[in-house]
Amino acid sequence: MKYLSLCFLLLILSCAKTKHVVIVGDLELPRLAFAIDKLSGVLLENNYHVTVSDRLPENNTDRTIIIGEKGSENWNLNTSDLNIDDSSLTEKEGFQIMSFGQVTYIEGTDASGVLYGALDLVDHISETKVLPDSINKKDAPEMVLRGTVIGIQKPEYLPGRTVYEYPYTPENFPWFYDKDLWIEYLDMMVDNRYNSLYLWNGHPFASLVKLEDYPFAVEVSDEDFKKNEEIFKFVTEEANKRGIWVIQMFYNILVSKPFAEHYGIKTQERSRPITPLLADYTRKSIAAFIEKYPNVGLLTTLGEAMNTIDDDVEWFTKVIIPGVQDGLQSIGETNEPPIILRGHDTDAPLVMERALPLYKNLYTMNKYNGESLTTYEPRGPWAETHRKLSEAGSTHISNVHILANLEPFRYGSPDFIQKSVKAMHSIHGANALHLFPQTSYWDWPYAPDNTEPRLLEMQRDWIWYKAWGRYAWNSQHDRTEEISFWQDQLSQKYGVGSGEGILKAYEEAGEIAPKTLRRFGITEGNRQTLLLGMFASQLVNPYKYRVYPGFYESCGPVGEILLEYAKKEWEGEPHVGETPLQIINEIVNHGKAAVEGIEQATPYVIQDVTEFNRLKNDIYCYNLFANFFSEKVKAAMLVLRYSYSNNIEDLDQALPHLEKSVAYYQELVNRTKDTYLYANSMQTELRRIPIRGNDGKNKTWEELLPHYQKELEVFKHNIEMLKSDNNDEIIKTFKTLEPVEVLVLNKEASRFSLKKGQKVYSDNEAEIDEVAKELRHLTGVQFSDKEQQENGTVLHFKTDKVVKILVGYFNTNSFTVLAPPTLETNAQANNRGQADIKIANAMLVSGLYPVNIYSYRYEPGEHKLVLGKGRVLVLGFIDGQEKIVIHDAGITNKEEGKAIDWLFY
Ligand code: ADA
Repeated sequence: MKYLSLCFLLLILSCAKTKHVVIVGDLELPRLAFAIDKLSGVLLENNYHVTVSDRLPENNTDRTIIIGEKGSENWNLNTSDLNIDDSSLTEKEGFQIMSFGQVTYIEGTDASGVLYGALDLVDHISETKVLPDSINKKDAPEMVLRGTVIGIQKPEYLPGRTVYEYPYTPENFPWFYDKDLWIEYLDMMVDNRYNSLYLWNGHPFASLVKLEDYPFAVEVSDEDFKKNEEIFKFVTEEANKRGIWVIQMFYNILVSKPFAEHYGIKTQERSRPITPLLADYTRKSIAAFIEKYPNVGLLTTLGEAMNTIDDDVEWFTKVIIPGVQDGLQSIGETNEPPIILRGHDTDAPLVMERALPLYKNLYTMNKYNGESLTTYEPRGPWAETHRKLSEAGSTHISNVHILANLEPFRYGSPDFIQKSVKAMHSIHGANALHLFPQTSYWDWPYAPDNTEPRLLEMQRDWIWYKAWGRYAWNSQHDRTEEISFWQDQLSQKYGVGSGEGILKAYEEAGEIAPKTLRRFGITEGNRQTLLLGMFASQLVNPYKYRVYPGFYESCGPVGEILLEYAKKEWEGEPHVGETPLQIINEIVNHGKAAVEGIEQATPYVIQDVTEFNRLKNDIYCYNLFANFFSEKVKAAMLVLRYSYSNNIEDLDQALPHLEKSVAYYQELVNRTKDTYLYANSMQTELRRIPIRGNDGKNKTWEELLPHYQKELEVFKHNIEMLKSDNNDEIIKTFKTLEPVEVLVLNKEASRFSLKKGQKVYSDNEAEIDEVAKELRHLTGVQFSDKEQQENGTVLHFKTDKVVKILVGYFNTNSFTVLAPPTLETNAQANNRGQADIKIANAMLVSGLYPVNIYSYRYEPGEHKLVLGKGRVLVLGFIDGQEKIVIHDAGITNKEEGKAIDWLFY
């Protein structure tokens, strides 16, 4: 018999000890070897003497742990003298632990099951300090995939590159090559029973594979290429030992920078059609990847640089799937590796329908509450998409994405998380989890705290990973037991007696951001950083900032937004569901209770005091935020009331609330200016709300404060103006925009003036009914309505100076119109400054919808502005330097009160 000894040093150290345990299991299998290592470790720590063997020693009288996979040869040999009933051990990754006399048996359905059984025993021994005499337990995870995400991305764009384009190099990502960091992370994952790790990047292939036909496409040096091979091998092997499957994510259609330069094309372009070159390059990249890393999975985003849904289908079925199949064929593999399809920026149910006949091993994935955490009562159109996908028959994965409303404060409400996991199962039909870091996704592995050295996000946010992992394994834990479980965890970390107050603080604070965003936010997307606050103008007129369609209906319980609430209040109508007033009262109460909790815990804290103080500061910040927000909403409510009452007293009453909100914000600044580096880790032009975040600006409370102070001053001033003029109807005027000469090259394009009675289409009788004064000097370009709906719009033009093209998007969800630039699904949607509405409700066209104006900036030269299918208006050209003050011209056919946000400008 072969005796193997493990951890020689530890064995020598343990020689003096008396209790002896033999661990028996198949050491050839990486997951079992890892499990045995963990068991040995915990036993040695607790003064046991350990020997390890792959076979049960003859005449063994020592305490023994036998581990093995159900039905395996090794297991059968080692358990031949015993009739173990394992008929009910059928679930994937399941295990049973049994004691018979001196022997503890850990049997798993599969290698991961054995590993999880062993880790269960490890946890037990760590807690009780002894190997139990008798233990009988059976368990299996509820969710089949439990994964975490690491972004191989950065807070800013690399020079000469755009979104998602980050080659894997030590220069870009020094941490990526740090093996100790990986071990720490993978250990954290397996401790929390995660079994999948997703690496996100735009186009990873050019950092990982070389193609014979496109040798110039590789975008890293030979030396870095080798480092990538080495680290990928290391990570996948270490992950595999821990039962973790590595999955590489990629966006489409992206090509590498050198590839793009070689062919004189762009790396990514939303309006670009699929070409044979793009298809061939991508198919070969995927094939080479599968060939080289057959055990690494693929997660596909069919976008954000993809033109149409038809293209999505074609790309998935004719490029991606064949690429995987080519790779398999070349290594003689017949087992299909799983491909995961994201629901983001595509019609995933349609793509699945077309793809399933070609490839069976498909999974689907969709965002849980969009890019934030807002509710455990998801509903509406997004819940519908989840249901359709989960009904498609494959495993459906719920993606807790980005967490734009939780950045940067600590979040760890087990209650909210448990309820959310339950909702994933019961409402969405998901059976797997894909979890983003709680904060700093774009700046991983660091946390946003201003510390030296930087904190690691995985350490700081331990409770985030632990809670989601725990409930992904089993969402049905009893709430009373959960309370004591988490209190114990927290008491162990910070000091006996502290758990109760800290848990209260986490759970109370954990309600604030979800409730605030779902009731007052403009989008769940990372276009908005909630915890930096919002402008009053955004509260009273959110539609001017383009409320993301589907957000209100999907990301929270039925309720009213401020505008509806104010109207109903004025008209004396009954309210429905969750109201703004209710929410501001609730968040203030949550903030107060959270502070009570953290203060109650303080005297008990004797360990990890520095981290506790950081957590405590976060809880105070949440409380201040809740009060800041609530005061601002109170002011906004009175301002909206004024829009109906025309009674200046309403504004007088609003003022002290706005003043108080600024005072609370000042306190928030005091608490964050030395403790946080930033509120949001994505620091590019994609941040729009509360304010644009170009070039790493406007990412701290300190930077926002002057804006909120100015808002208050302007408001005061406007009230004074209203009073002094003794006139409660002041019309704000905006500068009239002057046209510039641009040569339109579209054949047969005629132009029309922006005047009442002018036809906007060549083949539709629709005429301008009314147009904002500031647009009246401009001349639009007439297109065919039919052509726009069938083929889209291409404006071909030449300019000798920088110009802005004003484009009118119809303010409706009708399928006949083109959706405006949407950062939530297209991170390139601001590459020409087109992401924001510049003038809301600027024009009315008979029989159509109100028009919002956006602008696209173009440098001198000949260009094509390619817009997708659907009605849209090209309304003229202005000087590129012209800055349009964002405003609402109020020309709408809706009956709602007039836009009142001018009071804040
Ligand atoms: C949006 C978001 C991106 C990214 C993307 C996605 O475009 O702005 O940051 O998260 O969604 O892949 O879902």
